[in-house]
Amino acid sequence: RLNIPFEKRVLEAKNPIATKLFNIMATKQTNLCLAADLTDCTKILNLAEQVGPYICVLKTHIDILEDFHSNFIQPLKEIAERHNFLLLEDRKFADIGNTCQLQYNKGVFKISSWANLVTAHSLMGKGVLEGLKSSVGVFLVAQVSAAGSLITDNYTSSTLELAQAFPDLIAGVVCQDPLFLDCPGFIQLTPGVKIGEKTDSLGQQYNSPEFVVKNKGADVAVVGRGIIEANDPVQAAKTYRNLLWRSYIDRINC
Ligand code: UP6
Repeated sequence: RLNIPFEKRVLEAKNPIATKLFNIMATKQTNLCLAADLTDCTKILNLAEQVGPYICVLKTHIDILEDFHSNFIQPLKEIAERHNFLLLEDRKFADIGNTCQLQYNKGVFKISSWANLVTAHSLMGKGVLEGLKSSVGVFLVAQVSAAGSLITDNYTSSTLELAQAFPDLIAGVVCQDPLFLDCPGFIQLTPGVKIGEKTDSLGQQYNSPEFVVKNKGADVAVVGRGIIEANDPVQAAKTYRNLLWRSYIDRINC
């Protein structure tokens, strides 16, 4: 997987959103996912408009918005379409299948009506995935960036087995190491990426953009505070995009 270009890996993807994401990365030449962890709808829309050209995915935590209203979704979708990036709701579904299905389709957020991609924990087993089954792409969490996580190697390998049992639904895996090397159709999404810092005050652990792509197998790197808390978020997004893409090019050429 690591040395194969996205243009070839797309042919192995079984999930239609993974296909879209590979194509977006290859054509826009970006493997940057922005974690838009802002609590104000207008701020997210403004940021999405400004950094849209440099990202392949915009990741939301829709439940942290203090002024969420359903009018937020239409402009967000419009910006995503115009700048050709996908919307990933990082809900990390982790309940029984029926509850996940309700959380995905109902409530105020109606995630299924706008998110191209969602994240899910494997903890509860296949019911979660059966509950989500539709046209979405799921990133299954196999490892996390948090210090002191309770996830074991066994949990991680069982998560990969679960992912492989649902190839039509799984777009990829959230992880920190180059796993599933024999599944080039899956996309590795890696958070915990920041230039110049190793941790935050609450257990987050960071690596550099170059390190996660070249040494840790990241296909798409998630950057939140490295961009949104920068003095110039647009310039920061460009910098991350350039470093990440150059690292990917180096990786496939070595
Ligand atoms: N995230 C992680 N680590 C994981 C999984 N997800 O940090 O293992 C998510 C967080 C946040 C983003 O929920 O939205 O990625 C990272 O943000 P940061 O770059 O500001 O630390």
